[in-house]
Amino acid sequence: MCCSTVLLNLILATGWMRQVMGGFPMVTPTVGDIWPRPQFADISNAKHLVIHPDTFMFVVVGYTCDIVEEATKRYMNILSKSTSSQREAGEALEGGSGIHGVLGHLNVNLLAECEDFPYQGMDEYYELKVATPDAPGEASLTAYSVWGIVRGLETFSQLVQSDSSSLKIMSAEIMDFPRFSYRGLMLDTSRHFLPRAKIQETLDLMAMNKFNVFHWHIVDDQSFPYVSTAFPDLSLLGAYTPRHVYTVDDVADVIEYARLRGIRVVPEFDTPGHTRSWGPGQPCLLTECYKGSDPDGTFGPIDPSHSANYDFLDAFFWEVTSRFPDLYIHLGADEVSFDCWKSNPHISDFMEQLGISGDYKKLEEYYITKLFDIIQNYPTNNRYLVWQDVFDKGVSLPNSTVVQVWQDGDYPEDFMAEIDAVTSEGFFTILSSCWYLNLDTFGSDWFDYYSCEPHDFEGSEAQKQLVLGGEACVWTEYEDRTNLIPRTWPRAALVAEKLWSAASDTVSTEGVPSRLDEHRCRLLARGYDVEPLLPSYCSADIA
Ligand code: CP6
Repeated sequence: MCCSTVLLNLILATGWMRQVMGGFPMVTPTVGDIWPRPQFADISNAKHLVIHPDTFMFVVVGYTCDIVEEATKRYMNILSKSTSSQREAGEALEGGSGIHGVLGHLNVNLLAECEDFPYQGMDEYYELKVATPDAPGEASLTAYSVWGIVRGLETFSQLVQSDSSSLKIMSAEIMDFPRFSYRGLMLDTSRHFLPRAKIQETLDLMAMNKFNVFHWHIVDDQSFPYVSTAFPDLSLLGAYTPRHVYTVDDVADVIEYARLRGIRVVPEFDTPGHTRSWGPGQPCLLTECYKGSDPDGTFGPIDPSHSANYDFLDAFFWEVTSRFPDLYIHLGADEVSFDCWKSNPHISDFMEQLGISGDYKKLEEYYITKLFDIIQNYPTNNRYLVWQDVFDKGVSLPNSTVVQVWQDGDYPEDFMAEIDAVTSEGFFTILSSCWYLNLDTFGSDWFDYYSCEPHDFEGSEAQKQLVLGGEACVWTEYEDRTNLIPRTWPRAALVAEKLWSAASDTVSTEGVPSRLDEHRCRLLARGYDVEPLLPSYCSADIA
């Protein structure tokens, strides 16, 4: 699905692939260091080459662009960070036992022109060869898309080891592509404001785990940190303070930072519920709640009875879709409470006019349908995701809608019943129910994340194809800049591997703790405060 059949056939036709698939196990345990596990890897000719970070180079031999240039710079930086302080001792390694020479460069071979922005269903396939028998002193990374180059550079960097006194790389032949095309991480920046630097750190770690969608749950009841140029009062009056905001430049920077790492940014503006913070900056938007015959001073969901509200939404979302380049936007539509609507006599009058008296689901449908129509009429960026609630309530949805399954319950029965229901009606879906990274846990019960399988239902092949992937969610009621990174990582890495690697390679959790522990040490060595998952040590502990 992620790699087109034509492309895959082309790949399978090469002699190298036939050799890999015919002669060796799909993934040998010795490439366990690579996280997430590659689809196919052969290191049966295992040997090691020394890398001198001072002279090592990425040599771009194919197409190039800013994404390639920036990525090679980032990975040069990562390689030099991997060096221990005993570089001289490394020289002595050359020619020593198990070392078969020096690797001077990696050929980076992009076979087609770069694409500007990552998108749903982009090609992330790559091949990586290091010191193969026919080119023992060489290394090459080949991809048909710039996104494959970005993924492959990460894998290359993970083949480099610094555990002895120098950098060395294992010989390897890897052919890799994702199992699922949508591998997301959601951050909520409303319950707590997260400084831009923490969002960027999150994007770094996402790229290091081959995630490809940043779902930005940017506003919610508690605060409205998004600065709108057309409606500046929304953040002036709705943010925690006028300084707890994401300016036009901040948003553009996050999008650019993500783009360079092959990560889409899908913004969520959740309506008609979860909108308390919109109220101060946009009078008459929210429903006034009544006690008896008078407003009680509190507010509920967006008031669907004011036609002016749809003009506002049109102008607001027009600005949003013009600032976020992704084809998709998340429209939320979860957890709409009917109590306030029920209390308000104007809402009752309006429902009577519509002939839907007493049927609040129909009122919600009225609102949602009008919003969907607004978005669908935009010439571009007109696709959307919604939380499962609207599907559950029977609101009619366009075929292209992606339904995000989030509700709690038992695994597998409850989650899979929902996935089955959504896909049997022909809708795309992504799974989140298993993956609330913010839930308080002690020790490592979160290894259960690894056991959640998006295809664990009795559906047709066509239904399974509608499962685009999944998304880890970080709701930030109890998270801010102090604990965001350690609580999210390395937990999210389990979701990343589940969604990237072959299904058969992610069935058993055997060996996962030790592999993840190693991956965690790698991320720590790169400078991120990722929390430990078991009693252990890393060389970066001392530094
Ligand atoms: N905020 C918003 C939330 C949640 C949702 N929407 C939520 C509710 C329950 C759980 C996790 C998240 N905090 N806007 C639901 C999608 Cl368990």
